[in-house]
Amino acid sequence: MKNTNSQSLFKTASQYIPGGVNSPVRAFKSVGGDPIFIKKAKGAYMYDEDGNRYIDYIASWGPMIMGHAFEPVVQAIQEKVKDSTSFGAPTELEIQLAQLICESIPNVDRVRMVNSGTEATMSAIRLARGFTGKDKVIKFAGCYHGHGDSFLIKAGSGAVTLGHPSSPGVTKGTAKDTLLAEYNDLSGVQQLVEANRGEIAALIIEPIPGNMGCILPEEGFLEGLREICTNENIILIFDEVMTGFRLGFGGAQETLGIEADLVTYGKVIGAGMPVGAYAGRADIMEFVAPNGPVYQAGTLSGNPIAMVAGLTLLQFLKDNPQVYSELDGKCQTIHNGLENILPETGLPWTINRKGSMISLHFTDQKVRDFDSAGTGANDYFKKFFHGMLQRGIYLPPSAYESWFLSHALSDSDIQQTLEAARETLHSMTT
Ligand code: KE4
Repeated sequence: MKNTNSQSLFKTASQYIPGGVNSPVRAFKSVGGDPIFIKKAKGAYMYDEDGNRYIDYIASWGPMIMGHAFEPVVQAIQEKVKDSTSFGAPTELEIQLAQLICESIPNVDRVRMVNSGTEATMSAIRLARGFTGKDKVIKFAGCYHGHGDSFLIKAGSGAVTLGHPSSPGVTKGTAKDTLLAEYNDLSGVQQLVEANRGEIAALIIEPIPGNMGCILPEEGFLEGLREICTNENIILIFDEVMTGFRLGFGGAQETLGIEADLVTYGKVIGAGMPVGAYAGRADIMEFVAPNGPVYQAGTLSGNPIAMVAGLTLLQFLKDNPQVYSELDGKCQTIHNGLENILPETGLPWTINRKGSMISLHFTDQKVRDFDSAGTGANDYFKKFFHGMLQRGIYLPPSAYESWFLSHALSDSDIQQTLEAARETLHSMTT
């Protein structure tokens, strides 16, 4: 594929933007090569600056669950933007989106809108510390909760692909309050709690991680965390920035039948506009300013354009629940197709999937936590990524990400994806 325009744009971008990108994972550092500059997108397709078309499995890292430029969202934004882009004052739209979320998620009575998943998780942690009067937080190696200082300790997603899962710039003072556990290791959490009894404010987790690729919770793990947090007065925070409104309208809480104390959202709830949110029981959430002492604010929080985009998409998803089973079906077809191809290649592989979240790991180990996920971050992955890209299939450029499917993917798109996979995988063994 010709990509001279992307190469030239990347060169220029690098003169003005650190690494030429506004988010590190977009820079292709972990797969090599220069990033592709996208001009436009529609439905399941993205078009780059050289006119190449890609079937898109990034979906803007999750928000584009109904595909790009989803007509109802486009129309809602075009209509609303005529009334100004921001007021800095409360609007009815914020009530409508918050009410939709509160009425749809059983353990959510209040929602605070922010502008990113990072703001949502940072705020949820601060709230848990303020509400409990305790300082420490348990996080899990490989889980990514955005770039808040407390979380950049063995983080996943873009942090790990750059080889700095624990970022410079995070002070020792901050890091000492972040306790690290391994996903799927309940006894390890128990030991941490016993060693820090009475000091832990919160435990934050991606209930079904997507930032180590997709990882599945083993029997009893999440239920055990819920029990520990209940018994120890630890706020259980489900980071559903990725899984919220993607695994089903009720997200991982509904899929797993487990209720957290606080939940964070992002991605889908903004429909591609900058929106994050944290939410939970009234007694906890009322501790947030202006009613409570825990401060959190944002000039553009609840922005009317972002709200109308998110509200339009969420209302559509609520009114069309069949979207989720259809999305899962599309992912199952890809899963089955890959399972038919891979054994004949002689490559090491394992596939993890939950609903429409799927990841292919080039390892013969069971991928159940951060370390085992790392065994699949190898040259096989790089070759697979570039082989697929050259064949017009745009996958997440990191072995630590999950594929994001959109409902706009057609059967023919999926067959084209599997054909490209067959060619690529066989080319990797010759
Ligand atoms: P943002 O601040 O990027 O909106 O959200 C941070 C975040 C929080 N929690 C979870 C579970 C997340 O997956 C994310 C962000 N996801 C990554 C992709 N895996 C964002 C991509 C990027 O960093 O550019």
